[in-house]
Amino acid sequence: MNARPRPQAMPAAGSRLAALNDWVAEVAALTRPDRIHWCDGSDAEYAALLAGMLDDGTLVALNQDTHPGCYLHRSHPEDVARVEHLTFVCTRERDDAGPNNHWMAPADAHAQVDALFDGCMRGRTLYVVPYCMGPIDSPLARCGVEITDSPYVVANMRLMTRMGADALARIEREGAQGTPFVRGLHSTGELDPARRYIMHFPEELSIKSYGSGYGGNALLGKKCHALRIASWQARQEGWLAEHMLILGLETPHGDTHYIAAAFPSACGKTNLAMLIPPQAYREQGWKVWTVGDDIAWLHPGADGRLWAINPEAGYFGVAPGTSAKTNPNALATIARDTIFTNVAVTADNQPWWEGLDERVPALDWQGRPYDPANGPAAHPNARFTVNARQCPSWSPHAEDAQGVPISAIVFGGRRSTLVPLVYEARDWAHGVFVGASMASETTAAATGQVGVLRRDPMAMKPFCGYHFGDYFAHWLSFDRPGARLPTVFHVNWFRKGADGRFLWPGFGENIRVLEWIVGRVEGGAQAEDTPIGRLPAAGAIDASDAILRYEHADWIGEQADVDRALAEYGERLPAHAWR
Ligand code: GTP
Ligand code: SPV
Ligand code: MN
Repeated sequence: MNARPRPQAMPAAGSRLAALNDWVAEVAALTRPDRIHWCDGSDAEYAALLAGMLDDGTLVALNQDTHPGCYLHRSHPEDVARVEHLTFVCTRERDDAGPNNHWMAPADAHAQVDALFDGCMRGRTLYVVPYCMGPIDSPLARCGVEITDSPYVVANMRLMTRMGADALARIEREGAQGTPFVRGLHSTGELDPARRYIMHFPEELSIKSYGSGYGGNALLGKKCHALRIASWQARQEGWLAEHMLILGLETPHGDTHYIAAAFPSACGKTNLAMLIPPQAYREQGWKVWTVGDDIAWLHPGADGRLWAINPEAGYFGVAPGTSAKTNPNALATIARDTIFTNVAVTADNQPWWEGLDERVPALDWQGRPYDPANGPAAHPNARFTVNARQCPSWSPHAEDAQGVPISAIVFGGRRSTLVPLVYEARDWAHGVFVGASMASETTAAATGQVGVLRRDPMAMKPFCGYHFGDYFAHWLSFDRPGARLPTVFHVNWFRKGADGRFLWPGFGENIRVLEWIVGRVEGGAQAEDTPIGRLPAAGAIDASDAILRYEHADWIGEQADVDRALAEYGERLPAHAWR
């Protein structure tokens, strides 16, 4: 299809839901678009969006012989990652956002950002994007509408969420019963980092994002809705919205255990969720099924277990480091119908990034002839966007309306020193403490310095939409009569030796740790008590003693740092005997 997108004139009523029509009209009056297009999520609409973006250079076609349906977007060089310092949680009471968030009073935030939205869509098309986070027929799923002037965002939302007519129908049905949808307003604006804000209004279930077209800043269903707004709703309603992958681990006995794992951005969620066990494990019957790679919504079920859905329908995954060796499932997933952002290209126009293979790229992520003096060829936060169903390990249970029952929760971060490969929390309360104590070295997923150790409780520092003290108390509240809670673990794939190299092979070999985790859940795998929790007993995991051991003297400074970090949450920190 090579026609430009043909946005329809706004129908007299775009929706049967007056609240939605009124909001669209109000936004249009502020932003003054030339056209309004209500997205239906159809193939024809997607094709027209792609054609329009190929026409105006927003996308370039990649080699269609090797990568059918694959396109490249080069973002503004100053718009390449989430911007945590410009991300705000705007609650009436400052303390409700907590010291873990940047805060602005709602009225001030609206005034500040509405001034930027004023007339910003002149000459552009306003897209109305109805979407559903979670299986379309799941009672655990939640809907939203994103208004955006970016066709790139619309195309990404189509891959990442259930977007279009079905979502709109659900929004109308629920709206008629008084259930609100989350309202997200987005404009790429001028992409000027000095005129950029990502504002959240959890009390109004709304989001306003201006001045970025990138990832979590702009695809409002993802971090803004499914984590920051959803975590707020989850606390009120008794569930959890978490930065977690979900995988099903099938054992040689044919049982499948579901594991949810929270690692900070660019710390291995997509890779673990798509793990292919080494041959010896495969031959025994081990297999990993992918339910989700970034976000999990966990609900206590009638049986006392936690049941999880993946609210997303696609992957927005880190490209660098992805290879046939590290993550063959991801490579197979992105062989077709994928949008690449900020990768390099080879001379024959195939997507390329550091770690993929030994070829030398022709153009870097900014489209310049590749010169190592300019830094890496692909941006370190270069990403692929692709529908989840293309993954060879995609779990058929990913669409289950009630979700999958979680046997284990795993926390982890990038710790080049100190933290052993794996340990188990003694009980739920201790597990919450282990999660609250997490720290990780920063990555390119957010702007700012890379490799700096920071506290990142539950991998939610950038994503929890309310006060961390309340959040820890909410986690603790799940331990109640009748609950059959998951066992909690902590892992670290990233410990380095004196030579600066990783001590653990990682990737597929992480199955050895998953095997022990499942062995602990089922009973049978051996463990030893230590002050930080239960470590694998000698010989229980095939790994060097150097990465399995607990070193008491080294942990004294760590505990002091954890105490200092938690003390920042002050009065609202649960008065619980964590240690
Ligand atoms: P977000 O999408 O930002 O939330 O990231 P993520 O947590 O899904 O991280 P991802 O799996 O994309 O991995 C990020 C980087 O870490 C990639 O470059 C991977 O190759 C690398 N990585 C993932 N797993 C391992 C591992 O087990 N060992 C080592 N050494 N590196 C890993
Ligand atoms: C992350 O940073 O954790 C991501 C990428 O998953 S983004 O969608 O940009 O937040
Ligand atoms: Mn993430």
